[in-house]
Amino acid sequence: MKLWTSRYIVGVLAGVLAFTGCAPKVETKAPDPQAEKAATEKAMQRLDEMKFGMFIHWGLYTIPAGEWKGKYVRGIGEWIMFREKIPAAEYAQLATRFNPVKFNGGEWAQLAKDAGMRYLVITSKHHDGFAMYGSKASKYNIVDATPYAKDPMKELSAACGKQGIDFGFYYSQDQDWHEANGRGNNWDFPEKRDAQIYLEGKVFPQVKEIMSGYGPMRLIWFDTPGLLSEKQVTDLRSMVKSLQPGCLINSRIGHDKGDYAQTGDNAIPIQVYLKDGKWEVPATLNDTWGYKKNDNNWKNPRDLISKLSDIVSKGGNYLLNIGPTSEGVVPEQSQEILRTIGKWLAVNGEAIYGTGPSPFHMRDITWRATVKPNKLYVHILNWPGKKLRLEGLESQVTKAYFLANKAEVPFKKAGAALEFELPEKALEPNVTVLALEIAEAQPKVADGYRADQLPAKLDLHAWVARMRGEEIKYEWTTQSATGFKSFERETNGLSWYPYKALDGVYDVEITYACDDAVAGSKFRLVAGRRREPNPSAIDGVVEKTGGKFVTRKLAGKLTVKPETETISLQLEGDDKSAPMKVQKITLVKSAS
Ligand code: FHN
Repeated sequence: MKLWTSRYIVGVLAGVLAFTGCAPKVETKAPDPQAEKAATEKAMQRLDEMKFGMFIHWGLYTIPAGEWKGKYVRGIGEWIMFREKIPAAEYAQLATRFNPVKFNGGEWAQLAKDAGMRYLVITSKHHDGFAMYGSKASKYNIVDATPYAKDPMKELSAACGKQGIDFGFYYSQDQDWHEANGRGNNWDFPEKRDAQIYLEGKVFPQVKEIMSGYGPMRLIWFDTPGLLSEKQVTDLRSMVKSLQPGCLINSRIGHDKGDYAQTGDNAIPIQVYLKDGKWEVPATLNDTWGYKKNDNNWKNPRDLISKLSDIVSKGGNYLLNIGPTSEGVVPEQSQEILRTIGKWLAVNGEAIYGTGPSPFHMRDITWRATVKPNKLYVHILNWPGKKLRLEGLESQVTKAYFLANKAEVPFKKAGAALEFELPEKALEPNVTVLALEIAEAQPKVADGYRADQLPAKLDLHAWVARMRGEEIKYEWTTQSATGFKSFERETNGLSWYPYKALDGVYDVEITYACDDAVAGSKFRLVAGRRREPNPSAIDGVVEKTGGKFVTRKLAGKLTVKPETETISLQLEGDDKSAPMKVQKITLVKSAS
């Protein structure tokens, strides 16, 4: 009998047991609403102050590490079983080879500390269904199914506790490619699944395990809620809160039952975003979450530190991922990048931790702002030369100095602006923070400059966009993105995330450069939501610019609504113009 048939029968039996009430139901008492509310509010305050966390994707997928049967597999490493439709029984054999003898929980917690990361979220079970902790609910786990035969999460959660780092688990509550009644594996289990069987047979027991055996759980990070019903999600939330009321739940539990929101992966809102409460950007250090041996597309520390400033200035947290190897080693490049960020935070953390968002809207990518009582921190992302002009601040500035060396910075009023005298060159390769002491507790900002008052002509810089694909790169020297290559299942491109900042019909300009020899590809600019039938779009052709940056008005208009998820730019058809360099698109609100 084929293994999957027997598994399916087991799935059905489990269903019958669950249905008849014989399966081990996970009984949990409803959480006390007042206790839950108070504990959640306290935890939310703490999360907002922490700003920066470590995400860890670690599992069986680190053995293939992006290659299957000698072939490189594109895309994120932890999805290799799905992409290659690997039979569950064959993939499960990887467990017999998983032996992370070099794992050291204390070193991982120390790395998070060195990086200035205040919380840590690690995959307890990802979509492949394998539990990276000692689960009693399923034998498909690191203790029972691998030669390692130990529970690394006990060691890691304890090490985080010692370092004062808040600990949390990631858990895939609907996708499970190992289970007949999990979602996603239709190559082994073509029959219709029953989510309730899966929830009662695996999810509820396992979530109870991870909520009970690893100390204070500061947050639980669910993912891809898929087709779970509102009742199923509510039951899941109630169980978590009844076990640890102060454990925060992320929005990817589904049905708006989370305590705080996630943006899309590597997706940063274009402006300050406060309309829907607290949010977090889950982001990668290269192009994958789970380790891939050939992914050396590491982002540079300057980019990541600038993104930290950008995200925090907009009201968010940054959850930055590492993908340890199957031996339990964090790649050297990841360590180096994180320690560089940590060194920057050791000097400039005052402008990040516990700060409030920018009171200004963002006009360009020269600087960002964060605030504390009587303080305005100006994060200089791109050095403007010997003068920084700050418009719209009405508060009186009593002192200006660089946070890094406390050196005072001369400044003067220039009309409605303040002009700061800067050294010719940036103090350091990463973000330089200019600290302003102001007379009021909160800065007063002139009308027209405030965070919620966007100009009628708004630049969307390439740097603020999510770089989609493995070939597209950002060039700091020209502040442009290049490498718009197209493949069968993936097209490189740029995606901006308005998050309700825009609402209207816009003329569009594009600022780009294209050598004559590679001009001519078609491109499309689309404003829409996932699977939206008729999104607003502008089509065009990449015209020659002689390799110089020019700004051209596109034919047509783009309609962007508050519910528009992304504004995306990519080539259509051939990718001859892939080497073009795009600096920005500019939205000009139409009078009509
Ligand atoms: O499918 C997962 C993916 O593997 C990874 O875990 C990311 C992290 O945010 N979440 C889902 C895709 O958004």
